[in-house]
Amino acid sequence: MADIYGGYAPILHNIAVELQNKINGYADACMKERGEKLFEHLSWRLKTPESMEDKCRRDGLEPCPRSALKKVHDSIGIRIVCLFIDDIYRNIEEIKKLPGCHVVLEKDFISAAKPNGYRSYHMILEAESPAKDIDGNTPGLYFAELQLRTIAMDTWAALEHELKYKKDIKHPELISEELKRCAGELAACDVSLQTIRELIRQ
Ligand code: 0O2
Repeated sequence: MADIYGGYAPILHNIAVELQNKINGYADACMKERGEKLFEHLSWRLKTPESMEDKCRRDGLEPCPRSALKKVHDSIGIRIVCLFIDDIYRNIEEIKKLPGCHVVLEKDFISAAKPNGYRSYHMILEAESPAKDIDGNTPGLYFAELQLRTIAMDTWAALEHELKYKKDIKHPELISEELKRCAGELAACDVSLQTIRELIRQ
């Protein structure tokens, strides 16, 4: 039986690789021209069919290929982890110039962190593919979610994600408060590191 991606998973895979190549392309050019590293690392994943089905149900959508491809926008997830906060904004500028894709939504959880302390910059891209999409468009239009963060933000998100799935936590409110405090401390470190970088550059 076909999964929730209805045979479109290989196309999603190709689009993710293509986006990764485009992003590496501008970063390599920047390294060559100015000797500057725009990000520390990039990773990507396709949401598993099971996780996509869960998400559709949670969002009140029919768990079918149309929902997975057109209504949910993070079947492709790309994460760019940067050394410094200002690198995030330099990457955002470059991403907005990428050929064959355009930004349809931006969420700045850096300027305004989520109430639990989560920080990251999210962009939803609509990427063109030579492969027809489920609506019959050529080029096909496919969504991808990009997350841009510093190493500190990424560390916090990974730890919080790990802890969230521990079911039998004692004192959950205290844990949430502590996590939020840690997020604030890491954010302060990011600002200090940015300042140190600027001092060194002067
Ligand atoms: P995974 O495994 O990373 O794909 P929703 O996706 O329904 O929760 P929305 O509005 O579609 O909400 O997306 P939003 O709020 O922009 O965030 C989506 C993704 O950001 C999540 O994807 C996480 O990767 C990350 N994220 C958002 N909030 C948090 C948070 O509080 N803690 C951590 N650790 N990550 C967060 P998925 O699908 O949940 O997970």
